[in-house]
Order: sequence, then structure tokens, then C-alpha cells
Amino acid sequence: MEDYIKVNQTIITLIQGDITKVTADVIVNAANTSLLGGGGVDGAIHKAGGKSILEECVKIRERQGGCAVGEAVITTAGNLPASHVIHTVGPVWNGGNNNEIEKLKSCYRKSLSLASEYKAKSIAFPNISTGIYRFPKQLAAETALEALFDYLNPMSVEQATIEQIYFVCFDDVNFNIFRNKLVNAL
Ligand code: AR6
Repeated sequence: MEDYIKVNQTIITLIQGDITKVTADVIVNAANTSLLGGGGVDGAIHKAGGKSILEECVKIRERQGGCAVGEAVITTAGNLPASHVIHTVGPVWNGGNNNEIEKLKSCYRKSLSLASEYKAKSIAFPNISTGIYRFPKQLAAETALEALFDYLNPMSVEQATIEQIYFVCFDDVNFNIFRNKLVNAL
């Protein structure tokens, strides 16, 4: 069973599993500033999506020198069941004194804006920064949902294209945190 809530016209759905298997217009990647791939969800997306994703990342690097923390760039989704991948760079958790919360919020906000620019109707997010970058999971979930609710409430004009937002939790800890939060929001 999928858990979901509706905010204005947008449905927010919780899924447990591998984001590379999710069908959505846009899949979001938790990348690093080099855009050249890595481990975790980044490794999984490049592996499943194929080399066309990396080729476009290399072009973006040549054009603008990678991607800053809190920013987002867009490429093809290659072989994934999506039209585009948005690569965003989450903050490394450093104790919380380095604007990590604002930077993480910015990842969600910029990804949603970019998806809207591309007229995406659906977008799937992983739990950005909560793996190798060690952002505390509870705080990351609160930050992600706050960014989302800020974006959807009040409904902005650009938001109108996005009808479906998926939170794809890979690990049990993140899944249970999100499930509790969504149940409480009902
Ligand atoms: N589908 C969905 N979520 C996943 C998957 C998957 N296939 N695999 C892992 N996760 P991480 P970060 C979850 O480490 O913390 C890379 O090397 C995982 O359980 O992928 O933002 C990049 O190149 C966790 O909850 O990303 C960067 O260098 C979440 O994805 C660095 O890691 C994020 O974990 C970014 O670190």
C-alpha cells in the first residue's frame, strides 16, 4: 500500500525502494559538485541510466564547472523510465553550523522549479544528503517536507505543472520517519 497526502492539487506519495525503478517525468539525483558520479543513489542512477547521463553531465561541467551545493541541473534520463534526471548537490552534514538546513531546502526548491520549467507532471526525490553526506535523517525529512510545503502553499503559478511528488525511501529508517510524518499530516 502506498501512503499519500494531497496538498492543494499535488499528491505526495511515499514509496520504499530503488528510485531507478520509479516511473516519473523527473528523477532527482543526490549528486556531488563534480557531477561525475559516485556511490549511493548517484551510482545507481548512472549505472541504470547508462552513459548518456554522464555525457551530458560532462558538457554541463565544461559549460559551468559542475554544480554548487544547493543548486540543480538537468540532463536526459538515458535508459531510466523517466524523461529527465535533475542532479542536485546536497550539503555534507557538518554539525549544523554551516547552513546545512537552508542548503538542503534549496535542493528541493531548485529541483521543483527546474522540473516545472520542463513542464514535468511528476517528480521523484531520494532522501538527499542522508547517506554518505550524513545529514541526520529526522531533520532531513522535516527539512524536505518543509521545503515542499513552502513550495506548494500557497499554490504558485509554476507549481501548476507538478501533479505528483514521490518520496522514494531506500532504507527502513527513512521510510519509517516519512511514514510517521505523512500519517501525522493526514
Ligand atoms: N534509490 C533510492 N534511494 C537510494 C538508492 C536508490 N537506488 N541508493 C541509496 N539511496 P547517498 P548523499 C538512499 O549516499 O548522502 C554519492 O557518492 C540512501 O539510503 O546516495 O546525498 C554522491 O556522488 C540515502 O537515504 O547521497 C555524493 O558524493 C539517500 O539515498 C554523495 O554520495 C542518499 O544517500 C552524496 O551523498
